[in-house]
Amino acid sequence: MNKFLLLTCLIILTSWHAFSQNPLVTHMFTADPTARVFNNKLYVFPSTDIVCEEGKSQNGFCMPSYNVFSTEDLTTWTDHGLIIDQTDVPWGKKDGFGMWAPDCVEKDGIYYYFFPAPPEDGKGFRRIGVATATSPEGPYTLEDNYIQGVEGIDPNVLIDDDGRAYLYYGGGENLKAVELNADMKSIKGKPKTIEKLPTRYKEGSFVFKKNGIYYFTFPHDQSGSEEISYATGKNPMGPFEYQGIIMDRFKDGIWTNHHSIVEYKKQWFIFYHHHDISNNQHLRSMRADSLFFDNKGAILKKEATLRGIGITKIDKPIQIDRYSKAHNLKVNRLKYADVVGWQLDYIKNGSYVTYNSVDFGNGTAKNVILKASSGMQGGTVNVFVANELIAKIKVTNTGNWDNWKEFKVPLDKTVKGIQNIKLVFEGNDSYLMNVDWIKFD
Ligand code: FUB
Repeated sequence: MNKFLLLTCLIILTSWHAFSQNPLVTHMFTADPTARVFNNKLYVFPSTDIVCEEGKSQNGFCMPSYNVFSTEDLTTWTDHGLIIDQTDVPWGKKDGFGMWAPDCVEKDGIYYYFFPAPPEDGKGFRRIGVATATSPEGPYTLEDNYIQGVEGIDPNVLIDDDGRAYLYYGGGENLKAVELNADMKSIKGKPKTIEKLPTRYKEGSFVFKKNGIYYFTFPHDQSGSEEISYATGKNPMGPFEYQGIIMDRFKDGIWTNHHSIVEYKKQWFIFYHHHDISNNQHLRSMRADSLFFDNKGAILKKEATLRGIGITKIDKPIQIDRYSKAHNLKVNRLKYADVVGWQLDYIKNGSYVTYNSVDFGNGTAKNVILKASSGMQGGTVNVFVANELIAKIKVTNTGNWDNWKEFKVPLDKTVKGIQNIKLVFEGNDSYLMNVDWIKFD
């Protein structure tokens, strides 16, 4: 069986947990993540990519269903399982494979899930459906028909402070907005085109409000793949003034990006996707990074990272290939493992890697362990915590590059609290070693 198909088939009916950096989950492909805070938990509502059967793709994608995920610590992710499948949608094409980017909002204790799907009646590329539940995790009850008067992809809903709700949607030269009626399932008046946005392809509207400013954010293809851009305004229906780019376009073979922005426990985050696991732009994986604003409310441009979000505890190996910064080395998928993982490779004398926000607790760690391999002579790994050298690990030849060994040395100092770590590699002129993970015990 194809390994991607196998991975996709591993969608488990009961809850599934991941402990991760970026991407957030590795047991299935997830795209277009909409993050929302409900009941003090951070929920993510992504779409699902699967490997296409011949002739089933929709613009290259095969997207049959939706799962919902949650976290409380930004590190442990629970997959609550499937909430809607294309075959459940009364008005949808049962083999449409076009369940694109969704959203979910809460009003008066009811969770309203908005999603695009190809309609069975053939009237339009995508129609937007609504499903409701009394818990973000479902079960969801689907409306019999799609929202009348609306046609397009990527629904996003903003509920303003006065309780009025607005639906944003569409893909193409123009994005649209329309107010929803109090029932949240029908529109008030006619959809309006959002004016004054930059020209060329746009999609994935995501609107949020902060300090009285409405931020209209959107993926925008102005030169070959999508960057995440934004405009701001004083009214939920616009006009919006273009402000600039939040995240640059990817230049490594993935055309889409699709995001959402949320505040959780006093920190803002951007959720988005990349093709980390598959290296295939139609089999994407959701990611997240911290996001910051300046004191006038401008969004500071964000570089996509592998490190992602959350504080890493030392009770498990630290996947240092999900680094904060790196110099003169590469990252590749682990070759030997059944599970999805990566390794640092092509490490040379002077290469380094940093990994931020590791929680050492109250100083119980006595040793550091490095899982490494070397088909050459190996080298020395200088371990710095909070800029202090706390260990030197000598890695020797392990037989070949795929033969992994654990190298353990005592720490020279007690380390407490949340710290950033840095590994600096030293050795001769050849490639020194590959690294899988580092652990403190
Ligand atoms: O995931 C399918 C489509 O690709 C989304 O609806 C778009 O925003 C883009 O990410």
